[in-house]
Amino acid sequence: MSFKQKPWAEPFKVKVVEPLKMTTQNDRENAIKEAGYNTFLLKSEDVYIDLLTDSGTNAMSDYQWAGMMMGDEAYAGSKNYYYLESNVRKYYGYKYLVPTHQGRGAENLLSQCLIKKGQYVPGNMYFTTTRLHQELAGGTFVDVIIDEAHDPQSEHPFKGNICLNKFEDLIKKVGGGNIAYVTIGATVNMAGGQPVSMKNIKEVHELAHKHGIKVVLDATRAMENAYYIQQREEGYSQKTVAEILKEFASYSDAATMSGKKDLLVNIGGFVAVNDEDLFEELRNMVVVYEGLHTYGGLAGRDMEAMARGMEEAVLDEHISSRIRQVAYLGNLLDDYNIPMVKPFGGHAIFLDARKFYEHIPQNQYPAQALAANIYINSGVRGMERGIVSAGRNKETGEEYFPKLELVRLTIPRRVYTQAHLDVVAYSVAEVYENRKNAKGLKMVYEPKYLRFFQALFEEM
Ligand code: PLI
Repeated sequence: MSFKQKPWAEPFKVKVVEPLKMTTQNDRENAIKEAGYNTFLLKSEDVYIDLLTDSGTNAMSDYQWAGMMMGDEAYAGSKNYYYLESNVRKYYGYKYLVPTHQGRGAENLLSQCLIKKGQYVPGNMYFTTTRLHQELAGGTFVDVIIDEAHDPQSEHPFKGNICLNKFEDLIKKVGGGNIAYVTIGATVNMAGGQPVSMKNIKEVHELAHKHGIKVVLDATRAMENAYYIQQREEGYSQKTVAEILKEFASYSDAATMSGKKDLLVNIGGFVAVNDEDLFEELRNMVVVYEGLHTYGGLAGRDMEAMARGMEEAVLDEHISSRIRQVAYLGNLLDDYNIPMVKPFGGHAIFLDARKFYEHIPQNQYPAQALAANIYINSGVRGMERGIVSAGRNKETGEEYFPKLELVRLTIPRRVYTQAHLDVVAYSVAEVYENRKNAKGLKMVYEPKYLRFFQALFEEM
C-alpha cells in the first residue's frame, strides 16, 4: 500500500446543526434577479452554502456559549470587560482597550482621534470601511503595498507587505507631519487574504517611528497572519502562533479589530492602544458613538464570548485546520484549472474574474456577474471584490479600475464540512465550463457610500 499525504481534520466535533433549505435553479434565477444581481441582497434562507463572508458567521464553541450565560449586563464596569481587557493584554500586548460593536466602529473612533483634515494615511491596500472612515475624517488613503499584491499570479509568500520605498517616498513628498499614521492590515483582505512578514512590520515600524509616525495594525485576521509567519518565515517554525502574534503586534502602537473574524464571534470589535493620551481621547469618543467605554455597544455576554474566542482562536491546532480547510478548496479548484489568486488566502479563495470571463470588460462588472452565476448554479454565495467594491475617487468621482477583479469564496470558521467544499468546487467548475455564455451587467442603482453592499444591476 502506498501512502498519500497524511490527512488532517478539524480539532472539534459537531454538537448542534442548522438545516439548510434546498432550492431549484429556477428559484435561484428568480431570487438573484430580484436581488439586482447583488449577492448581498439575497435572503440568507435562499442560500445553500454561504461563502459571502467569514465575518460574524463563525460557529461558537460550547465554551463560548457557556460564557454567554456569564454575561454581566451592568451598564458600567462589567466583569466581562475586564476579562476581555486582560486577554487583549495577554495575547496582543496592548495596554488599553476600548470595545466597539464591530471593526468599523473602532475605525471610526481611531480615524476621528488621529486624522487631521488634509493628512495622508498610507496602508497596505485599502479595505472598504477602513478607507471610508479615513476619508470621512478628512484624510487621504495612499496605497503603499508591494506591486506583487496586485498580480494574482505572483507567488510571493508575503504579498501583504508594505513597500518601504513607496512609504519612504510618501514621507519625503508630504513630510512625516502630514501623515496621520500608517496602517498595516494583516492579512490583507482585498489582496486575497495575503500575509505580512515579521521582517516587514519591523522595518515599517522603524521607518515610521524615525519620522514620528504611528503604526496602526488592522488586527482583524492577525492570528491567521501569524500562522503564515510560522509556516513561511525563517526563524519562526518552532514558535507558537500565540508567541508570533504578540511579537507582531509589538511593532504597532495601536490596533483596530473586528472580532467577527479571528475571534470566532458573531458580533464585536475593539480598538486597543499603548498611548495613554490617545486612550483618553478614545474613551471620550466611544461614549458618543458606541456606548460607555466598558461596553462600547456590546452586551457583557458578547464581550465574554469574544474573550473566550480569543483563547481558542490563537491555538495552533485551530488556525492550522482553519487555513488548511481554505487550501483544501483551493486545491480542488486548481484541479479544475480555475483561475485564482495564488498563493491561496487565509480566509478565502479568490477567483480571478478577469481571466474567468475574458470577454466581459471591467466596466460590465465581470466579478459581480460571476458571483451571481455561481449562485444560480448551486446556491453557493460568494462576493464581488473588484470594481464595484473599489468605488469612486472621492475628488474626481471617477470609478476606480482595480487590477484585481475577484470573486471571494470566504470560508466561515468551524461551519462547513469538506463535502460542502466539494460541492462548491464542482459548481465553480461547471460555471467555468459555461463561461463563454456569460453576460456582463449594468449598474442601475448606485448608493453613495460602500456601493457594493446595495447596488442594483441588470443583465446586459
Ligand atoms: O465588518 P466589521 O465592521 O466588523 O470590520 C471591518 C473590517 C475591517 N478590516 C478588515 C480587514 C475587514 O475584513 C473588515 C470587515 N470585513 C468584512 C465584513 C469582510 O467580509 O471581509
